[in-house]
Amino acid sequence: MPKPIYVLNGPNLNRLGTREPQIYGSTTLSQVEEICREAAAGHALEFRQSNREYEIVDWIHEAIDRGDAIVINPAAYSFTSIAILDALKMFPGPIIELHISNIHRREQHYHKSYVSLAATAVIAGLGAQGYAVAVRAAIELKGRG
Ligand code: CA2
Repeated sequence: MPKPIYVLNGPNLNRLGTREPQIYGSTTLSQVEEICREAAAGHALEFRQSNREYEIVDWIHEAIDRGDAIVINPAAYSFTSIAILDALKMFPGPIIELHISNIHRREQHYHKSYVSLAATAVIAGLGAQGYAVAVRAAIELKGRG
């Protein structure tokens, strides 16, 4: 039985597509889920979003027990959460950190992601299509063991 890829989304991303389209585009989170499922091409996928740090930590623990790879857009928790960093450090498989926008072109407080310290790879600035790239990369990397 293949293990799922966990696609985890952090705070405010449930509102995607409703504001700041010049930065984040107009794709909604449910359309992002479709993009991920298409990219996964039948591979099992758990797609989740939460505005609560502890819930994301719990999902990372779940992925440690039963997941193959993690794609995570931690949103604002990227820049604040040692708890998410610590949880990700326990995950043995590939971790792709994903940002819709290019965080390095933005204000200073978006430049230092704690999550990057645990990530296998970081994708930023490809818009919603970055999720497709991330899911494909996760499938490829998990296959390398
Ligand atoms: O570019 C990304 O994907 C971000 O992770 C999004 C985060 C931001 O804190 C990061 O710096 C970069 C914020 C997401 C805000 O959520 C939105 C809600 C509605 C419309 C647009 C964005």
